[in-house]
Amino acid sequence: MRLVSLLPALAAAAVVVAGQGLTPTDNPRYVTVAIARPSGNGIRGAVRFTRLADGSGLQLDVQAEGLEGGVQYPYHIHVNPVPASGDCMATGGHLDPDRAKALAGGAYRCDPAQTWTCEAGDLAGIYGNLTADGSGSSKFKTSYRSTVLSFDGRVSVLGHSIVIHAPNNTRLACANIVGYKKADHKM
Ligand SMILES: [Cu+2]
Repeated sequence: MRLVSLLPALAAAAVVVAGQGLTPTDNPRYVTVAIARPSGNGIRGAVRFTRLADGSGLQLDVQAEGLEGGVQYPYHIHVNPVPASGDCMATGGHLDPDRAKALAGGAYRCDPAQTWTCEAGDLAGIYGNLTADGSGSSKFKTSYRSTVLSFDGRVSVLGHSIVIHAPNNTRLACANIVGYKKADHKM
């Protein structure tokens, strides 16, 4: 019987991301890093979440390329995963366990200085939009720390998705946030 109970674990361990040596896991206890790689409409992004050693939250490293110069692209954590069809519309609304949007009564405006006014998943609202660095570059890169987000409990990013929007809120690119067992230093 013990052998049978081990089989799912062995099957999961066999699924290793090519070239990265990372093992996906759904168990938050083992997750040290989680990555989403949204792509679509000529945009390729990566959002990496790393558990901070002091337990205060997550480090986020964000990259994107294929951005049009001077354009502001909002991006968020959306509640639902991306289905196999790849339809970004199926990811639903933003991760908002404290119902910041509902409490704002239709006048939602995220004030980064008062993060309780922001949906937990409103990364663009709290930390700024994706926007090309300028001087002809289509790339963007930033890093920041979140004391709100976690791999555990109600503010966990696991099982959710990242969506990159056009300025008119159209959904351009999306991907699931996948947790991994071992920290990786590549984006
Ligand atoms: Cu969004």
